[in-house]
Amino acid sequence: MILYGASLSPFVRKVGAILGEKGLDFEHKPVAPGADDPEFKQCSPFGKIPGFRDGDYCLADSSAITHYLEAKHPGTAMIPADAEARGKVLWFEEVADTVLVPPMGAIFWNRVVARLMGTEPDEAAAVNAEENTLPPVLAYLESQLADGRDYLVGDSLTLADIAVASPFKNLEYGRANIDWGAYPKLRAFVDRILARDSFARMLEADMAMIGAVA
Ligand SMILES: N[C@@H](CCC(=O)N[C@@H](CS)C(=O)NCC(=O)O)C(=O)O
Repeated sequence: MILYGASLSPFVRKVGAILGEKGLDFEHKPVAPGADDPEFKQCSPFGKIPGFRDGDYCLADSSAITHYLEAKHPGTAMIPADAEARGKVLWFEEVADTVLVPPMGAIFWNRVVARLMGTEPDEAAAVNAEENTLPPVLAYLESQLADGRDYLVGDSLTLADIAVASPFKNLEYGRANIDWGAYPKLRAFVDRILARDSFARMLEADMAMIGAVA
């Protein structure tokens, strides 16, 4: 199996961690979005990362890839069979994709990617995300952990935890100004999930890129 895409993408990191949780061997090709690599383009026709290949089978989109992996390698389940739990897992994945990643992107893009690419950062956009769009998401996630649970859904790790924790690494890289005192349960949750062995390979790959501009 081949995972295409720079690990700095929260979506690539998510798939890398899912592969890690399932104990699956894979090759990582850290291409940039839009890369002119024919094998990557075959798997990701619109150039988005991640792309994925399993022999002749090609796929893109972290959710699609995760569902494929779950069906093909059901051991160490990441998506529960129970209807209510499954619905909640997909809800949290959507929260990560649609309301957490956009403010994260404004911070990470303008504080990290702009430096990597030598483009002019928009610091006001990063500050707006920190002050306005990110806090309600953090407050919501804190409320979902308020009863002291270890995982967002049920009592074991799911895709929900991996999907929600992954973008927080980008917030850290972007030195996001977050009042963590207001979100103690979320802070502990994020630290615990990102410290799992399954994230180690992607986080090492991150360092190889971030270190270049540090
Ligand atoms: N919903 C997609 C999102 C993928 C995505 O937007 N990836 C970004 C990098 S974090 C990308 O490739 N952006 C380039 C573009 O949109 O052209 C997924 O879950 O994989």
